[in-house]
This record gives sequence, C-alpha cells and structure tokens, in this order.
Amino acid sequence: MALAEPLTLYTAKTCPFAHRVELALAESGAKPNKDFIRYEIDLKNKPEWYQPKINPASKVPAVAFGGPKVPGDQPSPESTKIAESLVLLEFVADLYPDSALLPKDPVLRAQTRFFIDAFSTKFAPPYYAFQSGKASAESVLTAFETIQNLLAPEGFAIGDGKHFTTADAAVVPFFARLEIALKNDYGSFPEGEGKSTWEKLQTEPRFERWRKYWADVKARDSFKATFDEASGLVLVRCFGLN
Ligand SMILES: N[C@@H](CCC(=O)N[C@@H](CS)C(=O)NCC(=O)O)C(=O)O
Repeated sequence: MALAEPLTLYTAKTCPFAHRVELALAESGAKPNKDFIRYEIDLKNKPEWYQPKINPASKVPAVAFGGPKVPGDQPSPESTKIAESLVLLEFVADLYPDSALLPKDPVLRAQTRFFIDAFSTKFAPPYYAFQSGKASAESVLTAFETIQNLLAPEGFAIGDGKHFTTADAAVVPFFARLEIALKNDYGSFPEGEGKSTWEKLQTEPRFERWRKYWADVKARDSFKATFDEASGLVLVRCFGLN
C-alpha cells in the first residue's frame, strides 16, 4: 500500500538489523521500489554522502521520510531521517496502523516490547559470546529456552500467535543468520560445536516449540521475500551490536 509521503529505506542484505525493517514493511504490504525506495548500501564501501546526509552513526538501517520524491542517492534536506532498527519497526507499525505489527491492546503491546527486550538482553549476548568462542554451547541452548518460554503456545510470538508482530520482526533476522552459521560451523567456537548445537536444536524435545515457531516463520511470504541466504553468513560482525 502506497504511503502519503515518500519513504526511502537504506538497507543492506547482510544486515540483520536492516532485515528487521524489511520484514516489517513486507508484513505491511509495502512493496520495494513501488511503495518505498529500497536503497542497498554497500557496507564495505559506503557512499560518501551516507553519513552526513542520512545517518551520522553511518549504520543501516535508516529511513528518509517525507520531502520531495528524489532518487535514493540524492537525499533531500527536507526529508526526516530516522535510524535504529527498533525505532523503525515501530515507525512502520505507526505508518501502517491496519497491519497487525503492533497490537492495539496495551498488555499485548507491552508483551511485544518485553519480548524484544528479552531477546536483546538475554539471547543476543550469550549467542554472540558463543559465536566468538567465549561461551559454552549450553549457554546458547539455555538462551533459546528463555526465548522459547516467552512464545505464544502456537503460531507467532505474541498473544494468540495469529499475527506476526514487531516481536517476530525483531528476532527472525538473527535466527535466520544463526541457522546458517551453526549449520556451516561458522564461528570461533571449537570445531564441530556449531553443527552439534544446531543438531540439538533440531532433535531435542525441549526445543520443540521453537522448531515449530521457526518453521512457521520460514513459511511466511515476508520471510521468503526478504531473506537472502547467500548473505546470511555475515553475522558475527553484527550480532550483539545493539
Ligand atoms: N543499533 C543499530 C545497529 C545497526 C548496525 O549495527 N548496522 C550495521 C550493519 S549490521 C552497520 O551498519 N554497521 C556500519 C558499518 O558496517 O560500517 C540498529 O538496531 O539499527
């Protein structure tokens, strides 16, 4: 659905934070390069205008909203620039109030935000430590259980699980990349521990709910449209930087 004002998303296929926002836009029915401009930033060779004109922190994702319609590489000073993936998730939910991205009920809204906070504080740090060879596989499996315990009994994360919310958009990009990293044993953990950790997640009864959640997410059109498996291995640099 088209927006009243132009929106350009500065993003990078490799970046899980940017993927969050792409998922939210896809869930809102916004089509890249029709309803918004999708501008890929090469993180290894960022355009010189990016930091001064779009994001002083020089990171993706960022959005230019409003102002005249301009090409992505010629940003207008009249547009508002907004950064930080979790801020942008809520911005997209506000732009598309008819999407189910952010529940209307205050309790469910609070639970959505609590879920994201739990992921940032209880899942990302141990996972990042494991990936960097500084924590045990068991600490990661415990972190999976922590997140799993917050999932709705079926479906997506929040409430009755019927709706994909910002809680799902916030965590899915990281699960997608860690699946690839673990399966390929890509990380600084002892050789074989990535694969064996993935094997445990796939087979142990204690992770059954997470497995079903992950299967439901992967079957979702928004996921298929936004995840580029080839870029998925670029994880370590981004994970934990929030
Ligand atoms: N806290 C930021 C983190 C964004 C971030 O770290 N993005 C990385 C890519 S995954 C980035 O743009 N890094 C700058 C660079 O690589 O030069 C958010 O949530 O949006």
